[in-house]
Amino acid sequence: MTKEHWDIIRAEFITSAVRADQYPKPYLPEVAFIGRSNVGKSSLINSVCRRNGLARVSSTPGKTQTLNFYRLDAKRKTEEAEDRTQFYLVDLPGYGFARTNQKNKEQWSGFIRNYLEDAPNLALVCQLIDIRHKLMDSDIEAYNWLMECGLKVHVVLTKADKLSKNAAMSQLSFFRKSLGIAPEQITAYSVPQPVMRLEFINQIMNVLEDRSEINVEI
Ligand SMILES: Nc1nc2c(ncn2[C@@H]2O[C@H](COP(=O)(O)OP(=O)(O)O)[C@@H](O)[C@H]2O)c(=O)[nH]1
Ligand SMILES: [Mg+2]
Repeated sequence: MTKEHWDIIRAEFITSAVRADQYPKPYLPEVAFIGRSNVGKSSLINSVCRRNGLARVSSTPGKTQTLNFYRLDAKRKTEEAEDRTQFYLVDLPGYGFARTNQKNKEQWSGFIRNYLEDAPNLALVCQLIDIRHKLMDSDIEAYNWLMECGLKVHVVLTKADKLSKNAAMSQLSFFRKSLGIAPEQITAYSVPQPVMRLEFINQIMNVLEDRSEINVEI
């Protein structure tokens, strides 16, 4: 990675929301994080922001019950100048126990659906999948639904340290082929050994930079 990479230099919890009128202003580009409960979403958010305790890590599934908006400041130094930009990272409740849990089911058919199906500022959805697992029905369903919504998806295989390097590589290629996605749309990430941190941040920033028109309405 060259000197000219983006890094996250500041992160702040802004608000929780379940309705559009509660979404924070000013509008900024958004990057949403979704995945099954316990996949390591909060841990990934803390690792990307280098702020332990920003998002709550929990061994009890289903703790996040709202859309949680964090404002991130990204910075990139080039020879001539310093670029800065802001975006919202949006943490969504976990899916995967919707079949058995009525409340989770209602959330996914209610405010989460409302958000994802009408999110003019949503530039990217990072879908987290545990690297040790096979593709589960709930992951496929969520992925297909995001595609139907016309959203851009980046897959993060979490807990990469739980597998050997070779096993992790083969899972990476399995998920990439199964979902039919490009190499730059998938990352294997380990929170204890975050060697992919800057690369992942820069993959997000590339998508934000490519997005030509951002719906800014203050
Ligand atoms: N070994 C390992 N454990 C992880 C990693 N990421 C998360 N965990 C653990 O997985 C559990 C669930 O994490 P959490 O971030 O709360 O998941 P969430 O429910 O998706 O937000 C916690 O016990 C974390 O410490 C990782 O990269 N490596
Ligand atoms: Mg969480």
